[in-house]
Amino acid sequence: MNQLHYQNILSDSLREKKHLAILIDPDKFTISETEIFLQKIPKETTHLFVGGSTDANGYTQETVKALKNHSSLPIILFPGDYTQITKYADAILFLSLLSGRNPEYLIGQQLKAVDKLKEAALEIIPTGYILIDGGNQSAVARVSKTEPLSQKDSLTIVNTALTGQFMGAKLIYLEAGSGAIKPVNSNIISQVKKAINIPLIVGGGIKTEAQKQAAFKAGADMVVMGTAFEAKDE
Ligand code: 1GP
Repeated sequence: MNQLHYQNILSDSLREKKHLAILIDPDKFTISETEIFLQKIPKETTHLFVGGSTDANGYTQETVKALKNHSSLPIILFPGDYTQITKYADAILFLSLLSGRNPEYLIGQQLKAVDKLKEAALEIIPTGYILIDGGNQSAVARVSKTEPLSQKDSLTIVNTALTGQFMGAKLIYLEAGSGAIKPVNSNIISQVKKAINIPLIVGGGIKTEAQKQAAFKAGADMVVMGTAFEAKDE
């Protein structure tokens, strides 16, 4: 299996070249406005992530196709469940929710995904996904029925990230939850970054340039921003 997209993330992380992923939640996206959306996102965007905790309307595939038609950026699936897998993307974060103790999100959804992945030529990127308390209840916590890790317990967060690495994850994703009040703090990001030797993704509640830069400075190799670029209801 070709690992082009992962190799790019890995080699850039080794030379401290930072990546910015914009997250598109198909449930909150208007496909007819794809071009306008792509004009509004930052010029330095390196990846488009597509996914949501739920895809009640089954729009993921059409969203990916529309983005593909109008952008040459890599499109990486960030699925809330196996039904969101589509062959039209370039790669998939194959997530395991390591902060939780719900077997459905540690191994159950992954098994359900396999038949779809056998058919699709997607690059599969094993990712240790760690939900951290962002100050409000996140959709991830609600849907997965798991508790986030406390930002006060950095040792458990660091050890959970290392567990992921030891189990073979190629990326670690620190997630405060979409719309978090408190993004993952810099101290946690830097402790995790020092402990692991695989690239680190950070997202959830990052809305401003200052917050993004703080996450990069602390050691994030890739920052994910979603809500900041969603169309606001007038
Ligand atoms: C959520 O990390 C992402 O999965 C992005 O969060 O929507 O708060 O930017 P925001």
